[in-house]
Amino acid sequence: VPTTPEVATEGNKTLQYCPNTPPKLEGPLYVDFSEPVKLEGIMKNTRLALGGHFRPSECVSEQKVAVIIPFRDREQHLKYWLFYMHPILQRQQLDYGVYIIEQGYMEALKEYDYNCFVFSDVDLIPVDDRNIYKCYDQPRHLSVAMDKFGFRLPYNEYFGGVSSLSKEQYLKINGFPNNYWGWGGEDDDVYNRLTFRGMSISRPDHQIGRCKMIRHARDKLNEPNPHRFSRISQTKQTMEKDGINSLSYSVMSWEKNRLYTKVVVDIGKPP
Ligand code: UDH
Ligand code: NGS
Repeated sequence: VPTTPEVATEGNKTLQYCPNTPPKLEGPLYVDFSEPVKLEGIMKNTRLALGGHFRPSECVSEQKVAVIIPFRDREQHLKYWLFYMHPILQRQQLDYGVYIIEQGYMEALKEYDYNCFVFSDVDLIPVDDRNIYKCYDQPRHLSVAMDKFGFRLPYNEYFGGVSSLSKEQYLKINGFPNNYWGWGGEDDDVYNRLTFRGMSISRPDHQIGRCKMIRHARDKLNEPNPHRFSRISQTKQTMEKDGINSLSYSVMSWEKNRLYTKVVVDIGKPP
């Protein structure tokens, strides 16, 4: 929280920090996946800079948010996500960039001094823009009331879907695990890491935290990981050596367009 209400910017212009409650939020939103959406409208948004970057012009946003979406072969979901999320994030007055990527934290930091990381599944859209995609005093779980779980948490320790961690919180847990291959458990491992480092989970209430998932079939080549239960029982021992300090990958390609930055990486094969 800034101690002075005003900050000087370039030239002789003085701008205020953005308020805690952005003035243009709408509250509950209409979100629908039954018809295809067109991206032309938001492509013409001149306030979006190459790579899906935005910052409000009317105030200075204290948090610099990298929105990171793990992605493979979900073009249709990505279209909905971009269509709904860019306007929401802009109403939330965030200084943000969108990364469609596999090793998002590292790659986003190569570009900008981000201090907050929002991790979002590509198929989840909040239906209330008061659910602000930024970081909080404690690691935040944002997708707390998903339609597919009857608008409740499937279990108390659930940390999947959409979450945010400040740079400091992320570093405290040595980032995310790298030794989960296939479906399931990696979000539970992150939850364990947070609790082992003495943090608690912050969440919006169940009205503001409502969100909709785009229905889809199970992904090919992503079978449930048979080791996931044993892995999550060992987080305490593994988290020190498995995380950002053991990350190894090579960048295959970078692509920037108006709506996002896409990075394809090679993370190797399971041992
Ligand atoms: N993802 C991809 N491509 C894939 C797999 C995952 O882009 O092939 C990304 C995408 O952002 C997705 C996220 O990873 O939203 C999480 O994927 P997930 O498979 O964990 O979750 P999702 O809700 O699918 O998409 C649920 C599968 C249900 C399996 C039930 C087993 N009990
Ligand atoms: C748990 C998984 C989580 C997953 C959650 C919801 O069982 O990774 O279900 O899954 N944990 C383990 O498998 C250990 S969902 O219904 O979205 O497919 O996020």
